[in-house]
Amino acid sequence: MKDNLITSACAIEEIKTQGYTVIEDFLSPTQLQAVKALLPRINGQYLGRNNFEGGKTERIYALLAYDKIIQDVVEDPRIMALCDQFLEPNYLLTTSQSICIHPGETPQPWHCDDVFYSIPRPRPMVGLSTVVAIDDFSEENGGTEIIPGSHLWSDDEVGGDYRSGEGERDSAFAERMQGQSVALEMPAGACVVFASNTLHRGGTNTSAKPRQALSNQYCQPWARTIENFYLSVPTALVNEMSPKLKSLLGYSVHLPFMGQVSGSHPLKALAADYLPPVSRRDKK
Ligand SMILES: O=C(O)CCC(=O)C(=O)O
Repeated sequence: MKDNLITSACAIEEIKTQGYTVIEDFLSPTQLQAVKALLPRINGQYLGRNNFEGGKTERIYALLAYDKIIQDVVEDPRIMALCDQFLEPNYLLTTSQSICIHPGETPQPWHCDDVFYSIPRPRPMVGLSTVVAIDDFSEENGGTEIIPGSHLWSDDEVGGDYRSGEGERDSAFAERMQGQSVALEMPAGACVVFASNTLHRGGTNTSAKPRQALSNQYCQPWARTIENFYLSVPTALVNEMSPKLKSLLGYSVHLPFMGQVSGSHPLKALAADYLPPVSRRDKK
């Protein structure tokens, strides 16, 4: 317990100062094996549709809906402790995805995960992101690249066209970022946790093998989520989840009444016999 507290204190400090921290032994060997067992699903049918997603990168969204093991990773107590520290109560899961970077993939554009929120920088993070290595990450196989301290940069300091998501047309921008970046070399099972305003990208895969990862990202309870889990995760499945997961998926109220459903708590809408008031009126 004491070790956990020290680890957590170090992690909080590193996120505050450099924008990220690495939890080396994040997945247990059993969890890593269980996640790997899901991977045969990834066989060329999920390739990206733009430069951001990556033409040689496969992503499966709403990943937590596929297996309980991912649900456990989403609500890992160490990640929840960091979310408790940096986000407001009732924070949300904003995306849950696997990211498989195949050989030959070029680098992703530099970006931060809360770029969608048009609040001028410098500003507090709107979310907290994780990337969990399922294969060992190296500079050669496209391990995540990150720019330490960039979470504190202003819009002017960031510069470039990082909001476009379509890649660096400005070579001076690309060179400046490259000069300050760190390629995360971390073993399978390790997890990088970063402030969502930290600049980062998936790297180039010059190796002969795919680089597998999964990324769960969290955001403030008042921010629109990247994924619409109300539609992608069937309510029957949500009903089997823990109270914390339900809350992370948006079956929660951010006080005083954000997220309410026709004036009621959204958990009520998970009942098998729930009918929205408007439909009840039609039934009369
Ligand atoms: O795959 C990675 O290492 C990072 C991917 C990423 O940053 C993203 O897709 O938002």
